Amino acid sequence: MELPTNLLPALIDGVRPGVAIGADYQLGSGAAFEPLSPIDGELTSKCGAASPADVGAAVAAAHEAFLQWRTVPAPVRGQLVLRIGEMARRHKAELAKLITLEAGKIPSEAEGEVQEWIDVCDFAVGLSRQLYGLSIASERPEHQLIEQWHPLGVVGVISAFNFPNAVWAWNAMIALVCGDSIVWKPSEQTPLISLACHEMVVRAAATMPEAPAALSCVVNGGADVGAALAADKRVPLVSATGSTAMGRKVAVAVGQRLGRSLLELGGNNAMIVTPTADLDLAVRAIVFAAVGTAGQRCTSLRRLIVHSSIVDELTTRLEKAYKSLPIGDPTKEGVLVGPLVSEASFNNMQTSLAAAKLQGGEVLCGGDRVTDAVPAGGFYVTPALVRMPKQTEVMLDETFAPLTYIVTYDTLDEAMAIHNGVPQGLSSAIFTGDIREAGRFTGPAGSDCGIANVNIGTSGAEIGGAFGGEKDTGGGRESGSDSWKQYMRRTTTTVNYGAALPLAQGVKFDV
Ligand code: UN1
Repeated sequence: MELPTNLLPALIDGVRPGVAIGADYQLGSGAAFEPLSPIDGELTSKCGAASPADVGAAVAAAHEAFLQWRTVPAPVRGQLVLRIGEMARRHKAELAKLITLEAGKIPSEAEGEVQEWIDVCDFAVGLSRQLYGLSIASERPEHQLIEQWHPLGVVGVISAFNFPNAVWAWNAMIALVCGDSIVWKPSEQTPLISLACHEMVVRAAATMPEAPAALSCVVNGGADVGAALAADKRVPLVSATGSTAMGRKVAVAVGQRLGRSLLELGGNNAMIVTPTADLDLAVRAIVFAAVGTAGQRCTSLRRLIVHSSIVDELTTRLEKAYKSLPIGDPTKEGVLVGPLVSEASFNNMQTSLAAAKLQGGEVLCGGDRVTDAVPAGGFYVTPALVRMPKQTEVMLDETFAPLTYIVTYDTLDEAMAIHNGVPQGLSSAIFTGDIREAGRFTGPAGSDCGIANVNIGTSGAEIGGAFGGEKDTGGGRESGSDSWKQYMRRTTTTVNYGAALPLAQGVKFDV
């Protein structure tokens, strides 16, 4: 694949920069790394890496940029994000190519991801005129009690391979209108798309004298880079997306120094399919949610909880759909299921399948490596459908692959107990024609997830809502709604415009 080099910073000694502080690209003094494309196992790039000292330097520069940026009026900050959005629009197809190369997504999904960036830019531009505080009734005469939202500081963003553009964008675009700067530690799998996204911000910032380039910094590298970012006291907010194990480490490091963390971690998303479900829609929703992105979304459907009266029909239809899926090189026309990200990922899927069998599961279809008519170095797999006797241990873990477990239920109480009986709480869905069941599922005693859908699948959320989940998913909410508040600090201000000094709570203290 031809690289869109026009979007990338120049090579330094034949290597992609490991550190970017605005337009200042450096090799970085960490150990360079060589990510492989999931498509064919070939090298995508040789990339430099940051050392913990490089992270410190990036944070220092981002902090300086923040000091300048925080006094720029928010609607003017919005103009920067408007320009960034124009860049993303203009280069959508080329950016998507990098996502396909590094994450193995089919072009439509890769472009959909860049579209999330564009959408969140639009959202953030509007938001830049709506960073509202409250005016609160004061108990004292001639006093004003108001709440204001001020810029917070440097925001650390740690992102995963599977959404290497959108997740950064949810954080970075909102943070920029909120008056913050960003230091981004992308996945080691996806340095090129990260550098291209950053370069778009640098170019947009160069068109605005108010915007220092170091508002955007990138520190490439492994876990030590993320750890240095999480530990840095000058970073008041760390937003991390990835595994629950990674999130726990970040939460401890950030919590230790009483910083804020915003965590979007693993999901173990389920759908309840009830007797009144429209099965035509359900089948389509299940297939996209379970096997789209080769099952490598945080929101991918992993567990199907199906009423026993319809399980046979639904299973037959799903088996047929799973077996007919075009699997292969994502750059080939018509392919819907691309590769797993790595051999390790394939092995994890095999381990889960073996555990499922030991726990009484019957593999109805899939789970095999595809080697015919696909690039030899990639790990392609047939999506697996596994009928389980009940929700067993293996179903409590997230396996990042196209692996769908089916269990049955007879009463909605039973279905809800199975649904909520896992450690994670990201996305969920019910297919039903019964308004009472839908109400129950989305109500306070229903799904315990951050996302609860009716008659659509678990994946593919729009950016306008707050995105994230509960329990082991980490509790954070990113992107739309009022997620912006996390990127700002709240000041409560009381103004006395009278000539007396009444104390709150009626306290007397005359001197
Ligand atoms: C993720 O998998 O980390 O809702 C994010 C979705 C996408 C985002 C997924 N909009 O599936």
